[in-house]
Amino acid sequence: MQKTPFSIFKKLVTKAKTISIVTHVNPDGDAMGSSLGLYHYLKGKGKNVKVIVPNAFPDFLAWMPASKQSMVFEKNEEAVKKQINKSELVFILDFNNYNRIDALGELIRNSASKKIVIDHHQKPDTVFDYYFHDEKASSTCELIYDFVCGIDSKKVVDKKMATCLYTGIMTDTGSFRFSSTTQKTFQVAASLIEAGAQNATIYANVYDDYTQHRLKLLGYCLHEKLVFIPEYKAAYMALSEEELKKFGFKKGDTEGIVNYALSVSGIELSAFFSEKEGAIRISFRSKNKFDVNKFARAHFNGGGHINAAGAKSDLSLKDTVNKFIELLPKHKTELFKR
Ligand SMILES: [Mn+2]
Repeated sequence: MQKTPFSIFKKLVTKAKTISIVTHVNPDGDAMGSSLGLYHYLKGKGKNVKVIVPNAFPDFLAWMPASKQSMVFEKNEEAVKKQINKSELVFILDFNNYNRIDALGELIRNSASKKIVIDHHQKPDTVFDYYFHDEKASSTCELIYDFVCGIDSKKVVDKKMATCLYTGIMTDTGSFRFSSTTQKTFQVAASLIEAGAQNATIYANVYDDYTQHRLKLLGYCLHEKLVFIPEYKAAYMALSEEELKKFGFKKGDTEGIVNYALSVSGIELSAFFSEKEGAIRISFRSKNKFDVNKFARAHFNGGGHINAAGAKSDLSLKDTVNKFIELLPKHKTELFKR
């Protein structure tokens, strides 16, 4: 994968009139933050620009500036099709593989546009035209900041942009506590606050937005569902569709629950299984050296980062959990490596 100089990116952006920004399915803080951050920049440059999400983003991100202007592919395929087909440039943000967005990916792949990936996930697919990729970056938002400063200047970062980018950095770093948080991350965050991002308000907007149901669901998970397997330094929770219904499940309600088990000393690997529309979604989190990206890739056809990954399973909830439990002995050495 070749490194593209900023001068080329600058030319591409300057030349293009219509631009689309696409992010991954189930958009999170970094997906929305990076997309909207770049959107505000391009809008400021007078571009005809749209943010496209494969499916709806969670309610706790709905306060973000211009989030409501984004197009949801699932709800409006025809309009998205038109938008993609007239775009000269398509930005692929916070993911790097068409497969992750199914039919929308096909649409982009078959369009005449130039495709630019800006992302921090491992192993980008090599089918795109240009890459601004760094798997050491804390977040795609951190990369968007570099990208915009690289093709333009720090001065163009306004309050709206700063707010969006700060949000993604905050959510992807677990509020600046994951090992992906570097000196550079803080420097970028500081610049964003300087540009007008209200850090305390952003935190409250994102994290103090629980419904009563959601907090009760969290309590239920921790009290009734959390299973520790200390002999393998692992823990898991599994929720059926019925249980989610009981707590009036809304998109985003189970976000982050997987992390709690890692707050227990000696637990290195946490898994969260949930049944949604008959399919099983899995989140893996780890501390230290255990590579959940490798684990998810090898056994569940998923992927992500070393300490955070996701996957899907076609097995039943019970069989998926059993598969997970049965895999642990094979990974004992890695789980005990610190
Ligand atoms: Mn990200």
